Amino acid sequence: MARALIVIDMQVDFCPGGALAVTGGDEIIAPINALMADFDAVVLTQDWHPADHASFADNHAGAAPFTVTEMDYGPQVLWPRHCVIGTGGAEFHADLVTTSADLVLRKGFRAGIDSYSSFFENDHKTPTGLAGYLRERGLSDLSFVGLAHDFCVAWSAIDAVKLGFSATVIESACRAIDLDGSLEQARLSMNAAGVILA
Ligand code: VGL
Ligand code: ZN
Repeated sequence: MARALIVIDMQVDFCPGGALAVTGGDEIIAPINALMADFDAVVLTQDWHPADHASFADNHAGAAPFTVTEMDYGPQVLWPRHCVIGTGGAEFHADLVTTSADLVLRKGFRAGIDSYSSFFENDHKTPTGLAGYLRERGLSDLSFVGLAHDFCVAWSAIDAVKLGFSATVIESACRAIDLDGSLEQARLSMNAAGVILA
């Protein structure tokens, strides 16, 4: 069973000093780099939003960041503007080893819909293409690390199990936004889905 390391959104804007900084986000870079050699393949994901993206609070008149709005596909947290296509904030953190990556998968590039999961956009229906890539390469045993533990990592790992992959989250190499208990909720959801929390 071939194993892939899926490194979620290790970008400038999610690290300390960035637009949507995750506390301690930079602490996991060295451990992630060290893990890469243990896998048959490494995939990096990159949050990649157009300037008019619907997940940005400042694209909704009067809306504050970190509040929730209702989109046609369901509830959506409104975030500070982050990971805008072509900006420095969207780049990978300079210390992340990107040379070992077989694939860089971008997500969230459609203005009207967010994509936390690296498999489906937030309607839970529109595929990113990652499942097909992994299946064609026979990569069935997936380990997830990166940012943010309670959003993009959790949603990706849960979708992986739903799609028939084995999914482990290496928690020591993740950091969370932890918005109103979202980390605890994400752990419960991951456990219920059959994700292995290592
Ligand atoms: C993420 C919020 C908005 C993440 C991305 O990578 O977890 N969170 N966009
Ligand atoms: Zn985003």
